[in-house]
Amino acid sequence: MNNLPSTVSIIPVPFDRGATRRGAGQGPDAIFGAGLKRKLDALGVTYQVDDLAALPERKDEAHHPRLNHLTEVITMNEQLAARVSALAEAGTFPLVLGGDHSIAIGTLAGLTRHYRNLGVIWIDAHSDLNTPNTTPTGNIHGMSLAVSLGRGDRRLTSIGGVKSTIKPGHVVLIGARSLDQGERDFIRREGIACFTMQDIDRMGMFRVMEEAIRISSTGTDGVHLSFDIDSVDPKIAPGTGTPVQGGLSYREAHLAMEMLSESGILTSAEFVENNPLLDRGQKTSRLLVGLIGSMLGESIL
Ligand code: 5AB
Ligand code: MN
Ligand code: MN
Ligand code: MN
Repeated sequence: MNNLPSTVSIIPVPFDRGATRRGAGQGPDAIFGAGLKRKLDALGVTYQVDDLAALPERKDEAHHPRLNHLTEVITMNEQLAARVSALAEAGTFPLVLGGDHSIAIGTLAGLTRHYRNLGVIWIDAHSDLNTPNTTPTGNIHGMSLAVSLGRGDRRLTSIGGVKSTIKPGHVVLIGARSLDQGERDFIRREGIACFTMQDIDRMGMFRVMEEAIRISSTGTDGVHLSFDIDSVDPKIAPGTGTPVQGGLSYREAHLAMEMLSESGILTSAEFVENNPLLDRGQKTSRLLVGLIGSMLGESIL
């Protein structure tokens, strides 16, 4: 029961200026080091690696009070948006490896140049729906979903040029357990589907994913998976900068990937917030290789 995409275009994004803690920039190399290519070869997946031209020069820019490292985030994401839109246009399956979650701004901007009605499944301990008005930290990785919905600083929302807007009704949050008040207000105001850890406890991951697949694929022409590894419990995925206890189990995370594979709805994906400097050995990177495998059709039997 696999629905393998034709060609997977892997885009490593070694960038961590959207977060406070350094190290997610080494996330893509760590995922390769944990055997990503071997896994894809074993699954018979056709893939290519599309490196970005260059990282933005590191600037010790004066912290903008509510938008830390703004110019570097913009430079990175303009480049990523252009690449993702070209790869989607060429009919491949973009697979972005982060990097901190601010890179979703570029991924989603690129995708919405191509898809007119994109669905988004956002698996994360957080909702990343802050704006400069609500952020408690100024870190842009906590704002990326808001920016992709057209909210926040114009220098961020205009990245990627002319594009369609993602509709809040086509977005599903899964695994949330750490929300700021401004984010709760955003979710309620916009009517965004949000399956918190409490919902997962009560409904079970199977039913949550059935709902998520239905919501994100109804009235949409593509579905993007944005997977923040801090959605998984830190006992299983310690290598991440903003861990929150009470997260997804190993099997809940795999079940989600397996159901997405079987559904055949995904047209792109990104795996972010892997920080090898905080990992225990290769634990988190290996988990990510396994999750990507499940998303691409690996099954136990
Ligand atoms: B992540 C926090 N809400 O805005 C903020 O890891 C944390 O991409 C954001 O989900 C976490 O800084 C961003 C407190
Ligand atoms: Mn996130
Ligand atoms: Mn997170
Ligand atoms: Mn994080």
